[in-house]
Amino acid sequence: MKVITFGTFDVFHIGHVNILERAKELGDHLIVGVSSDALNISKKGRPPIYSQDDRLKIVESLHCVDEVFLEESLELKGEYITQFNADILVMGDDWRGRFDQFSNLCKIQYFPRTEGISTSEIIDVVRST
Ligand code: C2G
Repeated sequence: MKVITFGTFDVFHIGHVNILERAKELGDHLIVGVSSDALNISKKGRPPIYSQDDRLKIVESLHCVDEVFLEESLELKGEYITQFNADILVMGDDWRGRFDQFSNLCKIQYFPRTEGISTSEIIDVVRST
């Protein structure tokens, strides 16, 4: 079974590891779409802290990850699912319902987010110290 998931994975943290490990448990091949710097600017209004090349390299280095690619647009989910022949799309439940439209292409699974950690909180803590 091929599993696909997406994210920015900026200032990589334990919440990212947890969802990637849980995603991998659903199949035997995990593909990760890492949001491009341009997509991040359009989504969040600021560039990521780590460049897309560094974020791709960090995610690719994890033993639970088999394949990475650059996610250029939120609107291309269906094309990516088809291109990579994914059986399951995994996202954290902050995205619950947002990708149900692709349930004709593959199974959609939302996992609970890891509580108490986020990239924006880390950035705030670092800025204030
Ligand atoms: N996540 C989590 N627990 C956290 C933080 C993040 O489970 N404490 C999950 C998110 O739900 C997401 C993944 O980790 O499934 C990546 O999170 P982000 O890097 O914040 O990704 P995001 O900016 O939401 O981009 O096409 C979708 C986007 O690319 C997702």
